Amino acid sequence: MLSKSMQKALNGQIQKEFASSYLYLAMAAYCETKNLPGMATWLKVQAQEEWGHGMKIYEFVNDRGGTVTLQAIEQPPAEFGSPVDIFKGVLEHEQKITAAINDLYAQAVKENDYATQIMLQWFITEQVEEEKNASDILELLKMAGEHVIVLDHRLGKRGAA
Ligand code: OFO
Repeated sequence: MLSKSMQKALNGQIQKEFASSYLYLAMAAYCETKNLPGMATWLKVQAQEEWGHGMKIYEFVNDRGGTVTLQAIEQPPAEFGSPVDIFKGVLEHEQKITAAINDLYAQAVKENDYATQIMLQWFITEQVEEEKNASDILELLKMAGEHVIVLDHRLGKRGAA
């Protein structure tokens, strides 16, 4: 059984994961308008992954006898600047999500909630990958300069998770 405080914190994280999905979809829509179809594809796959992350916590809350309460998702921006700006935004966003996951884990440790700790370990590992992917693409974009189109083509090869 989940404590009320852990349930509240996990519901907050469900909101963050779905909000991440919405943010990346907004970035994808922006890339479509800028003739960057590869980046749009990469971001759409990312948006789907975030939806999956939200659902993972949703299922966990239910499995533990808790109640999922969905929260509002803010309207994301419509403009994201250059490709470098977009992926800077992705990296900064993922760093915020990592901090939120770490806070959740600290709370689960404090509450001696072992099941939530084990569930969150998957997210801790995932965040290492999420930050690495965003940071690798950002570094490539900084080097690509006018060859950004070649990189866009490469990002478009990302398959669905
Ligand atoms: Fe859910 O990992 Fe990104 O935000």
